[in-house]
Amino acid sequence: MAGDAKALVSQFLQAWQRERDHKIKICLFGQPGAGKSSLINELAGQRVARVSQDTDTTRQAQSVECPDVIYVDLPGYDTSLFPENAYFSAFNPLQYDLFLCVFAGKLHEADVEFFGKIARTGRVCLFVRNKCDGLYDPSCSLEELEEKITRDVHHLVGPREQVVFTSCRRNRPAAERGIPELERAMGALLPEAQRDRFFRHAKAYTEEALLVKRKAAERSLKKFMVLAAANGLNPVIGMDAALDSQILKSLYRAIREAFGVSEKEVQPEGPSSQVVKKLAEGVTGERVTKGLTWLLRKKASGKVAKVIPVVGGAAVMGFNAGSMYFLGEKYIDACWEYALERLQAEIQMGEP
Ligand SMILES: Nc1nc2c(ncn2[C@@H]2O[C@H](COP(=O)(O)OP(=O)(O)O)[C@@H](O)[C@H]2O)c(=O)[nH]1
Ligand SMILES: [Mg+2]
Repeated sequence: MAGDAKALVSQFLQAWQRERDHKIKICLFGQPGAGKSSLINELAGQRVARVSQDTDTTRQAQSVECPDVIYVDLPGYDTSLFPENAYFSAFNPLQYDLFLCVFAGKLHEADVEFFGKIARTGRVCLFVRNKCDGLYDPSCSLEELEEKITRDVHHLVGPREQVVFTSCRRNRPAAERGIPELERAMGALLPEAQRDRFFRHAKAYTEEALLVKRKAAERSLKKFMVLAAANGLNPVIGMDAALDSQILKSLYRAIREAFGVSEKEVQPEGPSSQVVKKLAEGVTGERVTKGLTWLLRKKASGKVAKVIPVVGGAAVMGFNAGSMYFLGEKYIDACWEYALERLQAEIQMGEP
């Protein structure tokens, strides 16, 4: 039976991994120096893309892979600049879920041309006017300037395209530089099935965005449980503490990733029960709080309770699907609370 359970668990973990492997692909194009790499870093909330001081003359696409999203930064797609670049003549827009056309100053003719290539395939594109910190005209307001830019873009690519305004210059908090608006607009343009995944990935710069993350993490937990059931795990959870811990470990990891926190950051304090400690620490590397232990016990004494074998000679209460779900919810709470505190501190300190 333990062997069967082991096979089911590994089958489930493979299914979960396949689910994780299917990432959102976002392509950024625009003139070298427009700020594509800088925007990727703002969205990811960390330096994942190389920002260049000089005008970027690379011809290769730069790919940045995160747990939920792959960004592709397309420098030099301008065929008048790089006529020999075979990559772009063979470029297939269908592989991408979303395009961002990043520009600073005027929309370039090559941007319009490239957009045409994408639009013909029915792909969605968001226009991002970056470097807005440099937007200034003594004769009109910022709103009027933005309206004028939007009109110019509409004139070139059609009136239905959406334009958002950003700045990556970190002289002000991201929430005042259009980054949350960019994230919202991107999420709204993605197919529903991918939206949660994008919001799990995107760095939250506002409490509202953090709440969106929380909802996405909750739906992700449900998906995890459904996938577990679909792989025949439900009756098996609780058979073997080591296997349960393996499942719990991958669930915890997914939740942490949704909030952008590390295992070190959200590590509940010491467990009260040696047995639960063994179960939680010995195999998962995760730790369980006193409160959590108590809650878990309480939950396990209900009708869904199921006592499982023995760890180190002592009978322990095990996980059934119900307690697994419950632990997932508690961990979402813990990560969310921590992420909220961290965000409030960041806002107070005017970062990033
Ligand atoms: N002032 C200002 N500089 C920016 C902004 N975004 C990017 N930059 C700078 O512009 C340069 C090119 O940025 P990068 O992200 O590498 O552009 P890419 O070639 O489109 O990927 C770098 O020196 C960035 O620091 C912005 O919004 N405002
Ligand atoms: Mg770049």
